[in-house]
Amino acid sequence: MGLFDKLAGWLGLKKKEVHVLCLGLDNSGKTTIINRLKPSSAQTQDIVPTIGFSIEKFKTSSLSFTVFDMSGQGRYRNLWEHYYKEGQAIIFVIDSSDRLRMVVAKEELDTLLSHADIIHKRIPILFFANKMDLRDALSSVKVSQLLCLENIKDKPWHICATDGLKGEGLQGGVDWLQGNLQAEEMW
Ligand SMILES: Nc1nc2c(ncn2[C@@H]2O[C@H](COP(=O)(O)OP(=O)(O)OP(=O)(O)O)[C@@H](O)[C@H]2O)c(=O)[nH]1
Ligand SMILES: [Mg+2]
Repeated sequence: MGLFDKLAGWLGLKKKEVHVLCLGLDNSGKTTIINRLKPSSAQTQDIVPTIGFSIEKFKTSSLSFTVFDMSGQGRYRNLWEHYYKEGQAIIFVIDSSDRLRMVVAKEELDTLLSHADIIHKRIPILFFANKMDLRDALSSVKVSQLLCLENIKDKPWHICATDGLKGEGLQGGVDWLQGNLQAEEMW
């Protein structure tokens, strides 16, 4: 980033740009959540399974996010790692009602955390325990236990219970992410 951009950022004239990777199994609600975070004029009504990935943008009070919304389908998950180098934050979405595949979500998370481009990076990870509206959804505490999140010692992380359809719980998570990225002082 050039000096002018830094100055503009400090003066609040220009929002700092952050690259975020949105990961998680297919059908967990990634695209639904990212769509909800966009301004209402840019939101779409038709959410379809993502093919490969799509690039989305949204802004908070001080940051401008570029999100790589990756497909969670098995055949596309090998694409994730190609974006790890440029990711400055991760949003990892879990379908809290998908008890059967919680173990698969954990496997994908473990593979992510042990990847050479991630393992030594102090990258913040925001977990969305999504689909809380469903009757058989596990609590965010239970999801956190099943994914063994307490074992993540070298990266800041946070988990929020969310309902992607209504947009509930998302703001708290994004506020945490913004606070964390600002504290990182990456200017
Ligand atoms: N009940 C409920 N359904 C949700 C919620 N969030 C998303 N969905 C639904 O879950 C389905 C999958 O949502 P997507 O946003 O396409 O999931 P995705 O993680 O992007 O899936 P891929 O692109 O295939 O990786 C859609 O039918 C959504 O309407 C939620 O919080 N509650
Ligand atoms: Mg999607």
